[in-house]
Amino acid sequence: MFHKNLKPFPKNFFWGASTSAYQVEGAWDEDRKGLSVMDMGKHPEDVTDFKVTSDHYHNYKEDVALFAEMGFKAYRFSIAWTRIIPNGVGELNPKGIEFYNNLINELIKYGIEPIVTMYHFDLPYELHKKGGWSTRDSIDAFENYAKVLFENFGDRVKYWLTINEQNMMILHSNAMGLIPKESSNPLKDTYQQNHHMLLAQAKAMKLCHSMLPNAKIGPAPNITSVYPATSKPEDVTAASNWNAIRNWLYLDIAVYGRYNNIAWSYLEERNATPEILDGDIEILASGNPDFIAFNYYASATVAHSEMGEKAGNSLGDQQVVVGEEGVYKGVSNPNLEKTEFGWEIDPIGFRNTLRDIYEKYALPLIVTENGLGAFDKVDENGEIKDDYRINFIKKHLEQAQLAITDGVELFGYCPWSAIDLVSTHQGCSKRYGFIFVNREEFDLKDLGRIRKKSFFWYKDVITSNGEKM
Ligand code: BGP
Repeated sequence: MFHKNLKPFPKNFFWGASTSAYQVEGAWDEDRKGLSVMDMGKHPEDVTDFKVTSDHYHNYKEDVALFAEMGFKAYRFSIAWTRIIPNGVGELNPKGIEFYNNLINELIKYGIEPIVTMYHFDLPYELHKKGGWSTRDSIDAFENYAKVLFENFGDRVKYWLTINEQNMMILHSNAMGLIPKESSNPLKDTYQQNHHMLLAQAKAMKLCHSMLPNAKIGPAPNITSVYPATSKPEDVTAASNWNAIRNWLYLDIAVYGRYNNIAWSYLEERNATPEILDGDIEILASGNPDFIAFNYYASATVAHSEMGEKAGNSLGDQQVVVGEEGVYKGVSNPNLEKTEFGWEIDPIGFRNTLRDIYEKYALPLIVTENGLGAFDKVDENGEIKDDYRINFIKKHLEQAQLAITDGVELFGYCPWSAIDLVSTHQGCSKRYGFIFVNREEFDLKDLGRIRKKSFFWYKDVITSNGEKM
């Protein structure tokens, strides 16, 4: 829809940016931190230098000062479960609690709202060894961890995110190490783990409301509009299939406490429905989010897939367009450009996604990731001219403003990432930050911080509340 008069970004809009603990902190084995699954060699090379990442643990003051200089109103970061409870359950680690107290206090000193992800891919390795999300014990462990977080930080943290991109962990379960090797029905195992995570999330949301009546909590999946490749009705059905399995399964449970019917029938057909115990449905219904946080990088385009047709052998679409026979077939969208890492660029898809989510769930929305990974280079003047990133974010913000004008209640935008960090899939050279970290893949150099061109641009955007882009 065309709008002649754009609504402004709301007053008190949470302009900020995001990071996650294992990607930015470093100090992976310091001050009694326990090991997480992400510390256990999921990176390109299992070398210690790599795990230093951006060494934010030792530089958080300098980093927060830079965030403040950019004018951040909010900062979305994750707490490493293993810093707080090294084994996932049991003894607490006062040094870990101290670190996050310091970080939170430093943010508050500058008037930056802390938005905390409780769990961003980094399950404690000790829990993983005991079966991870396959066992219901992990639900209790997460609830206990949530209680510790609320007790220690709830006086200052008002915005909580439960689990980062649970849908991507499930859809890329092989890559995320969720599937036990001996499994005879990996899909069923995966969705059993999914069910347990959903229960853990519901319990955490309920607990948050009872312990911290003034706080707000919500899920943080990766959501994207799914387009049919053509107007062929079969392609539209395929898009609806993938929408249900990829997106709505997660939000229907978080918001309404019920399984999406299309996703459920997909699981039934494959003998992969999770075991649901008495009381589970009540637990799912008892956890109500106050808002929906979501990550958006690119849209997805799919076509009809016949049975017997090779449509890809795994689920997931963020970087690799795949599919599943008889369900959908991922195709590349000829209308879109791609990043140098092959991710499609679709700012209009961002508006479509905002509209889809809000229309379905009518809850306030916050964007907790969106951004462009690139091989940034320091030029001969010591500057990083990342105009491509400015262009990317600008185009997405323009669409966000259109969505606001459409009536979508959007209360924050926290792109990925505040500062350069280790990418989940592609090492340190794939950079996303407004702040450059002077290191290379396997050479730590001085880890110095350099403001990129996008730093100054974003600062102006924030100061003008989005008027000056
Ligand atoms: C999201 C994750 C982030 C981040 C981002 C970019 O799925 O939540 O942790 O890594 O993707 O992905 P990548 O680092 O692989 O480019």
